[in-house]
Amino acid sequence: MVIRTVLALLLAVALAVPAAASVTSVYGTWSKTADGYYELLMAVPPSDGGSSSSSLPSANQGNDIYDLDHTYAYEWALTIPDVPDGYSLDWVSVLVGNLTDYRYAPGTDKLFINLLDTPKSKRSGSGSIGTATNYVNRYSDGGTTASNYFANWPGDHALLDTYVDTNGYSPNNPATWDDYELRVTDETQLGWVADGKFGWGIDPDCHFYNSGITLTAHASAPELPPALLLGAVPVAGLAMRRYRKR
Ligand SMILES: [Ca+2]
Ligand SMILES: [Ca+2]
Ligand SMILES: [Ca+2]
Repeated sequence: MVIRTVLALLLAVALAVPAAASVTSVYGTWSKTADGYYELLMAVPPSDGGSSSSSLPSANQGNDIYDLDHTYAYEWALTIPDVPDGYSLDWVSVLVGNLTDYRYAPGTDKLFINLLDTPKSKRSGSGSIGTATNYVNRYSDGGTTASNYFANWPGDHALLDTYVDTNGYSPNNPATWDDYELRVTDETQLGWVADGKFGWGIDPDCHFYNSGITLTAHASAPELPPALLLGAVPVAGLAMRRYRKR
C-alpha cells in the first residue's frame, strides 16, 4: 500500500511538470524547458489604435492589434527561428487574452481565425505595424458583413475557428472576458509553420476587445516520445535495467 502511494505521488509530480515548464520561455527565442521540450513565445507588435474605451487589463496599450476593430482584417506575419536540431514541432498556438465581443450579438458577430502558409510582405501603409520578422498588415474590409476576409488568400491557408462570444461584454466585469487559445496540431498545417514563415489571418466582424495576442510554438525530440516524459517512474526503471546489463 505504501509503495502504491509513493508511486502515485511520483506519477502526480511527473504529470505536473509539463504545465509548469512554460514559464522558462523567452520571447523570440527557442528555450529548453525543464522537461526537455523547446518552446518559443512571440507577441504581436505593440499597437495603440486609439480604439474604444474598453475596461480590460492593458487594453489600448499593448499587443492587442488595435483591439480588433471590425472594419479591418489583420494578418499577423511571423518569421521564426529554426526549430533546434533534432527537434520537431508538436504544436503552435495563438492565445488572445481577455477576448470579448464589444456587445452581445452571438447571432451575427464572428471572429475568423486562419492559418496562412505564406504571409505577404510588410506594408508601409496606414495601420501596418512591426518589424521585418514580426508584423501586422491591416486590410480594410468594410466590417459590416460577417464573412472571412482570408477565404481566398494566396497559397495554402485554413480557417481554423470561427469564434462567437456567447456572454457579451460588460466593462469592469471580468466574467465577460475570456482567454482564448487555439492550438494547431495538424501535420500539414505545422509544415506551413516549420518552414519559418507563416501568418495568422484574423478577421473581426464585429469589434473584439482583447488585452494581447501571443504565439507559442512547442517542439520535442522524436527519439524521446512525450509518453516517456509523462512517467518518471518507468523512465527511471529503464535506466536501472540498462545499467545492470553492463
Ligand atoms: Ca464576452
Ligand atoms: Ca473585419
Ligand atoms: Ca510557410
